[in-house]
Amino acid sequence: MPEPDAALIVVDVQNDFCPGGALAVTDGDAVVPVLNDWIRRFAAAGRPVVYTQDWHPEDHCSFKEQGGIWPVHCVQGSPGADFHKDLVVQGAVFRKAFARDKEGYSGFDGRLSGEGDLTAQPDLASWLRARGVRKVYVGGLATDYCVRATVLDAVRHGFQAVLIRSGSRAVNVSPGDEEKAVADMQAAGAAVIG
Ligand code: VGL
Ligand code: ZN
Repeated sequence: MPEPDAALIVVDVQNDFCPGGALAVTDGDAVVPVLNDWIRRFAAAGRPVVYTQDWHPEDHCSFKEQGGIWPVHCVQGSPGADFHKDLVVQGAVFRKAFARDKEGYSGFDGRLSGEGDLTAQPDLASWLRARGVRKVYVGGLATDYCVRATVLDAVRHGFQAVLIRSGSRAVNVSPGDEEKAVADMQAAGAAVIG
C-alpha cells in the first residue's frame, strides 16, 4: 500500500523510447507491466499517478539537426510521442521540453497538459504539493536521463524520492551510465527499490 502522502511519477513511457522507436532504450517496453502494477496499486489507494511526456517541437534544440545530441524523437502530436499502447494511463500528464530552445529532462520542468499555452499551466511540484504529496516513487525511461533528472529535482524540491529500479531502463550512451545514474540518485538522498 502506498503511504497516504505518496504519489507515483511515470516518466516518458513513450513509443520513441521503446523498441522500434526513434530513440529506443534496450528493453524499454519491459517497464510497462511493472509500472502498470504500481499504477493500479496507487489508483486503488486513491493516490495520485502522474505521467511525464517528452514533448518536442520538430526543430527542438536537442535534435542532431539543430546541433543537439539526439535523433528526432517525441515530436508533439506524433505517434512516437504517444504513450506505449499497453501502459495504463489514468492520471495527470505533464509535458516537458516543449519550447524549441530549451531542453528539459526533468518532469519538474513539465506543465500540466491542457488547452492552450502550456506555460500557463501548473507545474508538477505545485500540483503535487496541492495534493499533500511529500514522497514520490519514480520509474520509467530513461534511468540515466529523464528518470535521474526527475528524481534529483524531486529531492531538490523537498520531496522524499524513491527510484523504482525494476520499472526503469537506461539509454547507456556510454557503458555504466545506468549504474552512475543510480549512484547519483542515492548520493542525493533518494532511496532505490526493486
Ligand atoms: C530522454 C533523451 C532525450 C528521456 C528524453 O526521456 O530520458 N532522453 N529526451
Ligand atoms: Zn527528448
